[in-house]
Amino acid sequence: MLKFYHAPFTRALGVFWLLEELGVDYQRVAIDIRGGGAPEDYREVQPNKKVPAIEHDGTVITERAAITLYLAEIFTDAGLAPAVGDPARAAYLTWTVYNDAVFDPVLCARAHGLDYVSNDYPFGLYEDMFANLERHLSVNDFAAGDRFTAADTQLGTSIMVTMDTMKILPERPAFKAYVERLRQRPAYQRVSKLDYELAMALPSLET
Ligand SMILES: N[C@@H](CCC(=O)N[C@@H](CS)C(=O)NCC(=O)O)C(=O)O
Repeated sequence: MLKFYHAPFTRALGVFWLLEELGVDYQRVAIDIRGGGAPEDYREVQPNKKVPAIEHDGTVITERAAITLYLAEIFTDAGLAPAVGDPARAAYLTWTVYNDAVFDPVLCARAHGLDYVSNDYPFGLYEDMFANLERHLSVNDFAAGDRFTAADTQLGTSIMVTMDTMKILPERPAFKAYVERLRQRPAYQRVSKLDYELAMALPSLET
């Protein structure tokens, strides 16, 4: 049994997409994080009351990078996790973690106008992150090189949301080409439509 704790229009999107790419059966559990926040008893699943989280055969896994690596390796037949010994594994691991440890906090800091020096924060400077990302996607079609992996569900959704929706990440040809490649994937198209429909059904987001 696989449960996916989720809310639409959130950082859960990448895991939602990954579950569809893997083609596995899962049960979606809606967590209302808006308004007053998630119910207190959700802390038993996710101590910080954040989404996403998953529960697989009674074991809870939290944090997007951990969830991503876990799912892609448990459901290895889908071929979305470069195996130990595969040269693509280094970039696969690096970009899955970089997404949460550097990309996301750097953009949050920028969105909130945080003025800081690199050494004071583990995620470093926006300029360094931006240059690294642009350099990488200018010479690689995907996060792990020339093929789609689970890392792209995370990095891809992060870029889509911050560049296209939030407009914090400036557009660059390499970023636009990357997200266009990802948007061709049927699993992404399914999830993006469903996520939107779920969001529109929320009382707080109805138009
Ligand atoms: N470090 C977490 C962050 C997840 C996160 O920030 N989720 C937000 C939604 S985008 C959330 O659940 N916020 C609800 C809250 O903080 O009350 C992860 O990567 O899984």
